[in-house]
Amino acid sequence: MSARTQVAIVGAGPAGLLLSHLLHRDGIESVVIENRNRDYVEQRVRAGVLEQGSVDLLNESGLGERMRREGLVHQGIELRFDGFGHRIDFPSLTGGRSITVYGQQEVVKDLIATRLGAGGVVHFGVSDVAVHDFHTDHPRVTYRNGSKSIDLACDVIAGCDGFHGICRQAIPTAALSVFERVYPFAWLGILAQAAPTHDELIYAYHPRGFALYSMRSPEITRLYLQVSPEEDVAGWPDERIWGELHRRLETGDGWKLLEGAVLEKSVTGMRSFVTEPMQHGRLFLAGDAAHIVPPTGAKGMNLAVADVRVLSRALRSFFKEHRSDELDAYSATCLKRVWRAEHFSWWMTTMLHRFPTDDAFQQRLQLSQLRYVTSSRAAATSLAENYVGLPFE
Ligand code: FAS
Ligand code: PHB
Repeated sequence: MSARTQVAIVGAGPAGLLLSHLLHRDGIESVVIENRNRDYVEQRVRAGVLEQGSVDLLNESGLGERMRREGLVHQGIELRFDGFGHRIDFPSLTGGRSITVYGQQEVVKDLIATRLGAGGVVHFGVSDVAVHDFHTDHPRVTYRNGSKSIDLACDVIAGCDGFHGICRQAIPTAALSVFERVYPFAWLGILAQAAPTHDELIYAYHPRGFALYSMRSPEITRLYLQVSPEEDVAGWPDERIWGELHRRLETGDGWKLLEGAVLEKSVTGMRSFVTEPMQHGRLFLAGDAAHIVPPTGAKGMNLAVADVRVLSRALRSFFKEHRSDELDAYSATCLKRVWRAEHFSWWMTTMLHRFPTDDAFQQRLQLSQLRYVTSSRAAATSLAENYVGLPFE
């Protein structure tokens, strides 16, 4: 069965769904093709922090109503080391910018509801997705939707299918440069039915390894532990996880972590990864399809938002003004922000995690850096402006 649209979007994560929404606002047609079912996509627990720019974009594009109601606006984070906490204040260091804690799955639910409510076309549970002829002006996407084989003709393909998707893989390897760093640890993350006992996120540097204290609502905490990269979550019964979290997070001033039922448990590997360029002919990569950051800087989902902000504007110029200059510059425009976020995420990761090859010298360097960042306004400003997100260009 043949079909046609202007933009074929592979992947219904934050990148693909937001792109479809922004294009719709400009009167540009798209079809979103997703190989998982809707429930899976909406229940997948991932990121938690929205940068100021992401919050502003969601509000400006009519997606912010539930986020404003249920999201938690945070004016700072705490770095914890030597048994004590040190707060980094965002507004005073960044001219009033802050972050909002609002789970990625909530953003995805809002995007799906908005797209479908506006008559958007999102095909869930498709299979055998493949991209074709994107080196010509007549690219195509083929896929199976139930019993039907679809051949979708389009003008542009947006590869928003994440790190393990097929779009980046379809680009000839000779046309791409890949930059990668794989870290010698992973994060074990849990979602717990336990009221937060701290108002803001806590990043803890500890001799036993890094720990992160986050939350999703006044009833749900989100917690992470640095573990070895081969760690099997089956080897971490709840008691073991809570015991390690208590040891790494608790301080000399008596602050206590509240335990609760563990609702979700998973291990996520840590890597830095960038593909250059992020485009090939009429195929444009956005979000995790093009780059990955270790989640220590809370940048993954925010970079996906930034990419599709650039791509949607370039596509508006292409379809409405018949200009391709912004599309031609898409990759170069995105990569400036991508590499800034890659560096910040690498910097936070190397400052806060214990590397198996670390010696006492390295550990003293880390502690010195932590003491500097929490005592120097200049150093704290650098962390704060990167964490809340640099203004979009
Ligand atoms: P996504 O991976 O979200 O979406 C891609 C979509 O494409 C998926 O729905 C997938 O099912 C679909 N797809 C894949 N192959 C396909 C195919 N062949 N055909 C059709 N569809 C296909 N970031 C943070 O900032 N903080 C965190 O704590 C954090 N935790 C994470 C935990 C995990 C386990 C993972 C994998 C990532 C985490 N991230 C985190 C990063 C994450 O939030 C990403 O940055 C974000 O999901 C990027 O969004 P997308 O680019 O839309 O990619
Ligand atoms: C989260 O709440 O899931 C979260 C917060 C900050 C991070 C990573 C994950 O750096």
